Amino acid sequence: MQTTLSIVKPDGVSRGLIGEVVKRLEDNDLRIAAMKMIHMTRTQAEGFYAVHRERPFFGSLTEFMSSGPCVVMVLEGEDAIARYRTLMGATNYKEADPGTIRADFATDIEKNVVHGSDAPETAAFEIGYFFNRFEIVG
Ligand code: 3AN
Repeated sequence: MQTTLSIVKPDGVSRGLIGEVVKRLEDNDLRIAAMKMIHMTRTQAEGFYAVHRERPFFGSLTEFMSSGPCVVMVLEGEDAIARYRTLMGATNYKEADPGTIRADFATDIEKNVVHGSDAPETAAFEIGYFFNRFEIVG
């Protein structure tokens, strides 16, 4: 069993895509072990994306991620990290496989509807960034 962090980003929330994302998770055996809505401050978004601090898109990314509410979830399942990333599709929606969340809904490389952890170490950091252990239902 593996856990991973999922975010429905501000574009996904404002466009009414929470249910669509949740449906795809449930249909694909990714159990939702925790879920809440948050609205990050700029500083909180900068902390979450600290690994990207040197990238040219850091300012724009953290501005966007703090521009409105997000839904953050802990997902659990066998090979959850890779399976959720497959469901999301490539970061650049133009390269995302047909039928993936990003191919179906993303409008921009930044406004790409969802986030998912990319490795066990980042999943541990990202889950701990938003949830304490009492909020994660076993
Ligand atoms: P992913 O979310 O697919 O794991 P990362 O972790 O490489 O992608 O990038 C984090 C976020 O930064 C992406 N979801 C996207 O919103 C944004 N991003 C990544 N690459 C670019 C880029 N070249 N231009 C603008 N935004 C980008």
